[in-house]
Amino acid sequence: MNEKELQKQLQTKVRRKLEPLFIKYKMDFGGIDATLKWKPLVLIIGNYSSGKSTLINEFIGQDIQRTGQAPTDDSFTIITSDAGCEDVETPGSTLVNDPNLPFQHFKGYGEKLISHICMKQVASPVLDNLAIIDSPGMLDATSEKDRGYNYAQVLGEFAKMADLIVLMFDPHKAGTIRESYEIIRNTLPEKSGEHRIVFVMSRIDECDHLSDFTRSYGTLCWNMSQMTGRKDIPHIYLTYAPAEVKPGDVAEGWPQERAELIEKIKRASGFRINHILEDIDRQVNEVEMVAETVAAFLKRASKVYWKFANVSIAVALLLFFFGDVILNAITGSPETTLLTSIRMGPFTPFALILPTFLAVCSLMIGSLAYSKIAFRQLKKKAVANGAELLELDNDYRKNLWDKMSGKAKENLEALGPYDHWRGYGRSLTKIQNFLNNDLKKYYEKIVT
Ligand SMILES: Nc1nc2c(ncn2[C@@H]2O[C@H](COP(=O)(O)OP(=O)(O)O)[C@@H](O)[C@H]2O)c(=O)[nH]1
Ligand SMILES: [Mg+2]
Repeated sequence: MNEKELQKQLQTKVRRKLEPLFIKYKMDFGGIDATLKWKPLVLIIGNYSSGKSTLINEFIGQDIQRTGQAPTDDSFTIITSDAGCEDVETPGSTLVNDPNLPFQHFKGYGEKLISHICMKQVASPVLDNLAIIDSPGMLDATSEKDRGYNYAQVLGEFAKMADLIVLMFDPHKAGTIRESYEIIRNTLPEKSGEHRIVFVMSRIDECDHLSDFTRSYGTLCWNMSQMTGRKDIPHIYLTYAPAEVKPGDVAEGWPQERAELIEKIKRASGFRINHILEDIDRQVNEVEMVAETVAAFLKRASKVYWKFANVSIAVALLLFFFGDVILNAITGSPETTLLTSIRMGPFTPFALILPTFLAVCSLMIGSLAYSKIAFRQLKKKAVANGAELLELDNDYRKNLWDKMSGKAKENLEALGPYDHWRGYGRSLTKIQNFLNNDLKKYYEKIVT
């Protein structure tokens, strides 16, 4: 089975098995769905004039994107190639409404963003099974306010969808890498995000001396070790625009570095299935934790429910047979009790009225005491300290809880006193089965 077929199959399975569960636990399914749709994506980010558009134009082999020293182009441009659609430009308003494209969730970011997204379809064989996204550079904090949409969040959204994120910096601004990195790092999956990011120092031809280059490279490395908290520095690709550099100025080794970067971008589609699986894995683990919290709470609620139910049924039975006897002893009426009318006769259905009334009262009081008092208190306690419902026995689960406790609370708050009848336990099992069986099989498929 090839990757595309595998992806299709996975999409069908995920929709059928997971979407209803995501809805049940008030989780956003749009993220998974968007990942599964469409082509592999490469996102190019970095400060303005770091050479993003120049690199893209060279990669495609055509002058598609405007380039220049000033931060002129401030749109997210998705560039791809589809047979029969050459030189077509589609505005954001159309893209976010197309159910076949993965951009519908951008609608929520407002008109201002929508007018700053567009898609360009060009004739280019390298983009047949790939889309590359050119992004506006990050501005300083004050100019960011004028943008009219939350740039950091939008960038994070694109980063989540991307199979490869190319983070570009030129030697003049090597110090600004941190902001962009933090934005994407905060939105990518914790375990798997790192290998999706590629660091690139561009415009290396502009370092006049070796000392210039070393200084910039040093700044970049220092910043990176600060950001990643790791001692080992990830590979930093070096690149330059051949069109901008005189052949005599190209130093030894540069073309090879550049070729490696281009190759890495071309191979992004190879990470796709893996990326999808990791994303699903992460999100299903998240929904599982919410489901576990809900199930643990409902198990407790169900125990309390049965205590109340047993007591009120017992009391109801007692009152049914002996309630009128007690009343008779205290007040003198009713004159004939149910028991005497059964034993001595004549038995009339009227004799059942009072006992039934007393029994029903008992059941109602029991049910009210459970739903209005006991259940509410139990829920209040669970909402205040949901962690207590789970075993958070390792760091992974502790971190996951930190992330999901809000969602878990939201779900607990929405539960009613009789929800333990509503199959939440079965939903949890379904989620666990998906993680333990279906997902494992897919991981095995891509390894072999
Ligand atoms: N000398 C030199 N100039 C470059 C290089 N890459 C891009 N430029 C120039 O830098 C400017 C900004 O490039 P651009 O691709 O528009 O940057 P973007 O804002 O990141 O898209 C343009 O004038 C390019 O011609 C390079 O490697 N070397
Ligand atoms: Mg540009």
